[in-house]
Order: sequence, then structure tokens, then C-alpha cells
Amino acid sequence: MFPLSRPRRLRRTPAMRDLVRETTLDARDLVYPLFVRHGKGLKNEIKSMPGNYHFSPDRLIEEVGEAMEEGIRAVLLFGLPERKDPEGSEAWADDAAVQTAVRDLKREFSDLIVITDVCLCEYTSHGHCGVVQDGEVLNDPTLDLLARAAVSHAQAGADIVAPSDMMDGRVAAIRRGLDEAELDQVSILSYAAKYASAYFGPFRDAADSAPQFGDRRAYQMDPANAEEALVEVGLDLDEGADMVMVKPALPYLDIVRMVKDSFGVPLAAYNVSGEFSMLVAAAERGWIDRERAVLETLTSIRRAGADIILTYHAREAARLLGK
Ligand code: PB1
Repeated sequence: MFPLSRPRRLRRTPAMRDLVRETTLDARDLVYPLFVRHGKGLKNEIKSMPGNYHFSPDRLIEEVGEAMEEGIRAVLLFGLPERKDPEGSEAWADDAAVQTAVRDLKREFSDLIVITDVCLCEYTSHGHCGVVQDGEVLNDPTLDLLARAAVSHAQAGADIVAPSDMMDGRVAAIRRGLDEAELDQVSILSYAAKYASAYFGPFRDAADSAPQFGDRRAYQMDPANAEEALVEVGLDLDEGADMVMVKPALPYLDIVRMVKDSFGVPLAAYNVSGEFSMLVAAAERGWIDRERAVLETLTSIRRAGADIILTYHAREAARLLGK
């Protein structure tokens, strides 16, 4: 009881605060999401996500080299196809932008972890994450296509494939496809608890992946549901996921904590495009201190239980952590 107990004693000096700090961030916990498209010499800024770009594979190598010098050890690749069709067939084309970039990056940087996003929405003409028939996204016919995309990424050299589609049974289908292709050493990071979030807006602009009709509520989770996240994570782990993810992050820190406490497996949280762009916009208007807000955001996600944080702030945070 006061005055015997004085918590402020442990906050008196920077050194004392460092001594008792409970949560630390390290650049090696961060995954840097990147967008790659066909071409040469391309580095085109994404208006809704300032400081993020569409790269051609050659310029992507430059960007990743700089990020690694700042301490980043893992990247996540999203592809923008040259052509779209109802099935999203460029998702599994060996000469597509992602597959090309994976080969180039693994050749250039032996100690880089390359993660690929496995989904169809960037590649389908209708923008949904699966096969569409009569206005409905069909679950089971989509599984084989996702497995083909994952295998093509793994054959190009991806260390981890990350299915973000939210189809039921996709982890088992991808694990089976990888093992049948003798790619049993490739890991699966499942977007296990992924919510139908408004915070994906800037990404859909960046990846040109907004659904042309309807929305994703029939396959992504209801933001109102927490228990359901434990069901989804349990199923994906049973199907062979090596790591799981909660997405988005900041509005779902309760889910991050629940999943970490319930399963104790490597857990990622995705600090998504809307979270990124909101912070950047407020900082640009002088409403918040950008550097402090970035570190506070990522520390909060880490404190909630995330071992791995996917964030567009990765390079900036790595530079700040390096200071
Ligand atoms: O940063 C982001 O907003 C990521 C968006 C995310 C990428 N995996 C999905 C958003 C969406 O539902 O459009 C893409 C789904 N495959």
C-alpha cells in the first residue's frame, strides 16, 4: 500500500525503465510484405499506402537488400498478374511475377526467409478468393487450385506458403499437395483467424483485388466472433499448419492473446494495410508522432502474444530499433 508501494520508483530513469521492460521488439520478429509484378525497372508507389511500391523483380532485389541491411530477415510476397481469369490461373504459373521473384530472391539472399501469400483474389477476374459459380464462392473446387499455387511457390523456392483465402480444408489440401510433390520441408503459415475487415481497403487498392460483386463475409470471419477463432486455429493445426495467424492485428489483440494462451504455437499477427495507412495519414496531418506510434503499435501486438508481426512498417521499425 502507498506509501510503502510506489510503482513510479521503477519508472524514474530510462535505465530503470529498460531494466524492468516486459516486452521487447526485434527486427527479426518482423515480416515485410511486398508487391511484385512483371516488368523491369519498375518501382511504382502505391497511393493508398505511402512508402510501399509495386516492384518488378529486379527492383525488388534492391529493396530486399536494403531491408536486410536494416535487420529484416523475412518478406511476404503478393503478386500482380499480367492477366486475370475466372480461375485465377496465373496464381500457379511458373513464370508469374511471384514465382520469378522467389527464384531471384533465393538466389541472391541465402539467409532470407521468403513467404508467399497463397490466394486467388489477386488473380481472378471477379476478385474473390475462390472459384465462383452462380454468385457463390465454391469451397471444395477451390482447394485444388490453392494447392497448385502453393506447390508452384514452393517449387520456386519459397520457405513458407501462407494461405489467406479462408476456404475450409485448404491447409490439408496444401499440405497434401506439397508432400506429394516431395516438398515436405516447406512450412505452412495459415491465416487461420482472418476477419472480414474494413481494414483491408488500401491493400485491395494496391493489389487490385477488391471483389467485383458482394463481399468476403461468406468466407472470412465475423468481427464479432472470438470463440470461432479458436475453432479455426485448431482445425488448421490439425490439418498441418506449422504456424498460424490472426488478421488484422490491432483491432483483434484479444484474439491474439486468446490464441497464444490456448495453443502455444508460433503465432503471427498481420498489421494490415488499413492500420498502416491510418497511422501514416494521421502522422502526415501532424496529429500523432509517427515514430512513437509505429513502435507502440508493434510493441502492443507483441505484448498481446504475437511471435511474428507482418507489417508495412517493417523497414521503418527496423531502423528505429537499430538506433
Ligand atoms: O494488408 C492487408 O490489408 C492484407 C489484405 C489481405 C492479404 N492477405 C487480404 C485482404 C482481402 O480480403 O482482400 C487478401 C485476401 N486474400
